[in-house]
Amino acid sequence: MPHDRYPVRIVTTRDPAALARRLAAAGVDPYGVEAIRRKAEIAIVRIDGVGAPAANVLKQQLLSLGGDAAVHRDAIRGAPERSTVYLVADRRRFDRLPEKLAGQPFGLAALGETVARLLAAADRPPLSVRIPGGELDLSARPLVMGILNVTPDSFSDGGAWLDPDRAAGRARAMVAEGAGIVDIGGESTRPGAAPVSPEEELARVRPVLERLAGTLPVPLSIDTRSSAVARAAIDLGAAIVNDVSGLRHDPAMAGVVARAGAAAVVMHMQGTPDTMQRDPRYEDVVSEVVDWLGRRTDELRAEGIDARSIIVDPGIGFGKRLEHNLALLAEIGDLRTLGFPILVGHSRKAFIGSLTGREPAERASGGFAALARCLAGGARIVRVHDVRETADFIAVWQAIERAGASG
Ligand code: HH2
Repeated sequence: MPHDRYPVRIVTTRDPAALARRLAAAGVDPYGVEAIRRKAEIAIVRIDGVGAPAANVLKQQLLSLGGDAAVHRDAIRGAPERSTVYLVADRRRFDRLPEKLAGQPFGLAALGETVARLLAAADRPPLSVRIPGGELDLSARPLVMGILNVTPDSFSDGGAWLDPDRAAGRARAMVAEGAGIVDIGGESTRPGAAPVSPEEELARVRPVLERLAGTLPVPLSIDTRSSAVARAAIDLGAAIVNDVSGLRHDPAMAGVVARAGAAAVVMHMQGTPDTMQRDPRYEDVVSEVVDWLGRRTDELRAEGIDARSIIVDPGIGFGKRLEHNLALLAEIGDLRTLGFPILVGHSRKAFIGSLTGREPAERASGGFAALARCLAGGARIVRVHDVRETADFIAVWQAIERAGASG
């Protein structure tokens, strides 16, 4: 065959499983498939607050590994005092980083171990969550968490489900539509919402929980910042506590969750719901959210919550401007560094309205763009109002993913 007639194409899929399948089909032996898969997988690691001498050592070591490090242009002259460094190498080279940094000063030996641990965490996000008496399985597909607000004032469905029989009916309908979790809330946390007393909140959700307890085939989640509400809901069968304050609002919350062995959704929020949208500011929203969630989940583990019961959430719309929400969605995969399943609650939120001009009930299609990005980034739970449409979207998305990996 003349050389200009070789059939050639540029392979753009970066999915490691899909690449491995292609290599196997090309007759590459299994050892070679694994080695080449890791060579094809470029990892980029960002490290903040690095002193100039450490940055220079990192540059040298990465170059000697066959990778590279992007450092501040003045690092070579010993300035600035602290800067951000990006390490870039394929995964095979990163495997040798701990050994390269083992004897180095400036805390680099520990850094090498940390990078190896975080890369492994990002590779293998947990595919189950511990709940009382069992596990919530996230391996089969990303789960839809259906929203049920038993409130008069929620931004999208406020007032629709105040009647307990109607609310319980909606929960059952959401399960039939494909919800893998039902999230019940008795307090609106929309921007500017007035707080509700735990008594009032419980009076709203209790009759619904009583009607559903033991009758739903999927776990119930309670969306609350109050430990009294959480405790009562757990007694009525709730398996997950979804607390938009990251379990900070009520000091007794972590203890209640830990003692019950319930799962906890730990969400990031700057400020509180009544003040959060006044003037949210970040230097780097993604780094700050990842950093905060890392510290908060460490604290909660120290308070007795099982790491296997923790789910993290960037808190779309909670103390964030449009550009902050978009950055978090664009880089949602970076939350995998934390090593916990990721939940995203983008549904019908104001950022979609500000891009489309639509009212909450008309924001589903805009939300699908956010959903696609979340799924691609590795989010395993999505909290939505439009359950049927989201479940259908995930079914098709997942079939395409699988076709890439095994087809
Ligand atoms: N968003 C809302 C409420 N709870 N929980 C988690 N984990 N993540 C979220 O993004 C999230 C949440 C706000 O939405 P909604 O419940 O629809 O409205 P309201 O707070 O007005 O009841």
